[in-house]
Amino acid sequence: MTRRLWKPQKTSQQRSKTEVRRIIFTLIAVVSFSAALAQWLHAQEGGSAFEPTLPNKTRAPGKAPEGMVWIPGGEFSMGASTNGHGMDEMPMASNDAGPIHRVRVDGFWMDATPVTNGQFEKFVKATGYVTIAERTPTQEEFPTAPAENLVAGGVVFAPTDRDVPLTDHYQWWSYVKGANWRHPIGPQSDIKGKENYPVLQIAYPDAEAYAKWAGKRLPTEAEFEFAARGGLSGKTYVWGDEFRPNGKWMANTWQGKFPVKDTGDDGYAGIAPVKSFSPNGYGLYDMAGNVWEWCADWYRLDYYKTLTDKGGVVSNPKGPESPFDPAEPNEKKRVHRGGSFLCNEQYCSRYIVGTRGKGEVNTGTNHLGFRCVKSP
Ligand SMILES: [Ca+2]
Ligand SMILES: [Cu+2]
Repeated sequence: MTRRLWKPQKTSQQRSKTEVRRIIFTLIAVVSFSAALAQWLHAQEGGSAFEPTLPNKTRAPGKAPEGMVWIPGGEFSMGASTNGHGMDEMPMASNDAGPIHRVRVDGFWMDATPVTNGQFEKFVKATGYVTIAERTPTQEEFPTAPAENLVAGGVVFAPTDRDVPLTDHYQWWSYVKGANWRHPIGPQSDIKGKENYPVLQIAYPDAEAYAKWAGKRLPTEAEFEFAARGGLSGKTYVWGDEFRPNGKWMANTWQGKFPVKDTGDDGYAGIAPVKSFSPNGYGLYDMAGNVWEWCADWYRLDYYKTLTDKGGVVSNPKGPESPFDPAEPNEKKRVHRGGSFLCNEQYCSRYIVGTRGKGEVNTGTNHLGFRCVKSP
């Protein structure tokens, strides 16, 4: 009985502990609410804030495989403020590169340059591989293609003989019979003496087959962008904020009236050999301009929004589970990155780091190549 009377009573000290705990819980609630609110407001304004890149401290695990450089990985702000202001302004860009969101990637090896004709030739010699552009497409694969287009070939750019509306890309792109990696702009063209040029007319399965043969893989879009930024954060270009620092051309792009005449002021009207321009902070060449490059991710216009809505830091994102481009809903597209020698400020300034491209998986063009990565 006496024990019952000893029913424990809270001492004043215990009571104050409870108080403190309540205050802490309230604080946590208020703080997380504010954070959520800030994030929501941030998302509403398009998430234009870049935060510093925090590279991993882990050193390169051993000697670099031939032709590859170590990318430390780390946490960074991914995407681009499209249709931004001043130097960030990007005409004719779709709004798929925002909101800016925080991503973490693990370290990896990356090819210092896009895969060259010489390298691709070795692969073909060793395996007898036949690229998609060299195979005759079937109606099954391309249900909407006109029958006359069911011939082996690839998509080729040709300048127009006069000004054309920039809303119709069929004015400068056409499907050319016999265009493939050995004949990038059609049967009359070849790659003689161009061993050091990026290989062109490569469809996604071709790039995948090469990567597998080389014991490598294709980069995720996040890996590509982390690598392209070269340790910088929130810069407009892979080298900084100025397009031509001290007047120096930093990437192979288009000058002059698009798509009529490329004046080649940067030294190249058309494609350039790899390593023609300075490397970025990680020692990677051609991460902007020259050729677009395949990434492993499926393309979805709203993917970054989906990630941003989830909140927090996304770890090693691998893209959405399925592709969807509202502009061409029946086409299965994967991400392209980097922009090409055709990019220009009048039409498509996607040499701006963080901006995205996309392409139907079985379609090669004469401004599209790839490079590989390898996990340690
Ligand atoms: Ca050029
Ligand atoms: Cu472009």
